[in-house]
Amino acid sequence: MAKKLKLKKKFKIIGIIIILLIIGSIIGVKQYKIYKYHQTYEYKLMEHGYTKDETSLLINTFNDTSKLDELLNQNIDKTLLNLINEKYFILNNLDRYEAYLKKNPKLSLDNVVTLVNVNRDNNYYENVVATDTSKDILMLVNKYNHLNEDYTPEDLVIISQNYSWGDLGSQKTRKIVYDAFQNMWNAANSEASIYLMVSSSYRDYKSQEIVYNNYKSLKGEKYADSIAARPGYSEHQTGLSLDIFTKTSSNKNTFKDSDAYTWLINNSYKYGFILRYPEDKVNITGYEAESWHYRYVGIDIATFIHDNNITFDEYYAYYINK
Ligand code: DAL
Ligand code: ZN
Repeated sequence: MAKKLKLKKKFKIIGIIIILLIIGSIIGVKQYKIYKYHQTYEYKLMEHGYTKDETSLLINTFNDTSKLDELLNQNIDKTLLNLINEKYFILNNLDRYEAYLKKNPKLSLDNVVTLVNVNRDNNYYENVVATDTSKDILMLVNKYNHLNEDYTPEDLVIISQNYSWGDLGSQKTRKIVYDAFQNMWNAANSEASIYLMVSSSYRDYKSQEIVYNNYKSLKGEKYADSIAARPGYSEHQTGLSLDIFTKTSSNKNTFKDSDAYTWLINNSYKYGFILRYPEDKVNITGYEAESWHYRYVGIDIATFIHDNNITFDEYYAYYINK
């Protein structure tokens, strides 16, 4: 009897020990989890004062934790959060945004992002690179991205004299552009009785040199740079750009007031063309407005650029090059 009781007591003690062990390990695991959580950037950033949303934004933005460590060693950086939230924010450009903002503290953050994305933190023709011609109809040629002297598109076709001025064979463009232009010509003609005419199309390096040097010798470098590209830097060398007027409106000073211009800015994107140098984007494109210069990028991208009111330079930085 006494033996049985002893055994019962023993089991009881063992039972209690097991229960205590279970409780102990539950508490231990919990404590360990808390300890582990305290090591995370989520915890540390929130402890530092960032909100839950801001913390998620920072963690999702920076794979490189050294930036998160840096943030933990300084005051809350609202400017950084606002920069990251900018629509066209590019992580690789972050240091440049911050440097440009420091130099231009009055600029809005969306301007800082836009301008740095299109390289305006460098002077024109500084830090230039050879453009990536493998991008084909989406290659970017501007004051920072150039073509080699010998770059010539392979599929140039002659533009009919029905649609262009000059001797036969003097106006050429890429086949894909010519097809799109003819579609646009037909639409302009049938919808609005507009007779489009091309005044300039593909220009090789040497022709561009002549164009640019003419302006330069007539009115100086600053003026030449505001309206013409230096050789190697003209979109005309891509064979993707057309200067478009009409039989009745062929004056660069007045074309913007013509019905044809209104029709083109409202419709050219439907055929794959964008107005490349708009009036309100001079600081981005680096050229005075050219109501006659249209660049082929294909219908989808032309539509996007038109609908979002951005330049090709901005589009390229964010959607192609990023
Ligand atoms: N006029 C344009 C910018 C060019 O020369 O290519
Ligand atoms: Zn042009």
